[in-house]
Amino acid sequence: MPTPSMEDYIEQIYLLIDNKGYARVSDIADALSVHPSSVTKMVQKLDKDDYLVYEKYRGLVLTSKGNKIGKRLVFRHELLEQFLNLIGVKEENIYEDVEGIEHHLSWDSIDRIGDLVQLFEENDDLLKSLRDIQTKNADG
Ligand SMILES: [Mn+2]
Repeated sequence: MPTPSMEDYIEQIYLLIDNKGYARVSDIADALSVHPSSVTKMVQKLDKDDYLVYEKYRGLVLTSKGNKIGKRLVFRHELLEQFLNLIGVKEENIYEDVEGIEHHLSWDSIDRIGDLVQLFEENDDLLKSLRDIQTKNADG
């Protein structure tokens, strides 16, 4: 199991490769707001643990294990953003809140949150009821 910090790196590397076709150390450093030397160190660890292959001049390639986990981590992040948005959390809080909680929930909790998101998606009236409660609570 990757640690929370490893998860952050795998998630960002997956996103970069998905969006741009490659992940450079400098891009990963920017995305995670860390020093490039920290990225190099972590990339070596991820290579050792078989999440990716790091070749100095070719760059990074996720292994099938790294790719599979990266995909799940991005799914988890997006689901949690969707969930917080659904329950009415302000846009400006969503990204930071997801970064704060995503590593600390079991996959059981993630899947149950997925059920709840689905319930709301399939029943517009539920979302309207929730918004009514929130309007009332905001007034009180
Ligand atoms: Mn994330």
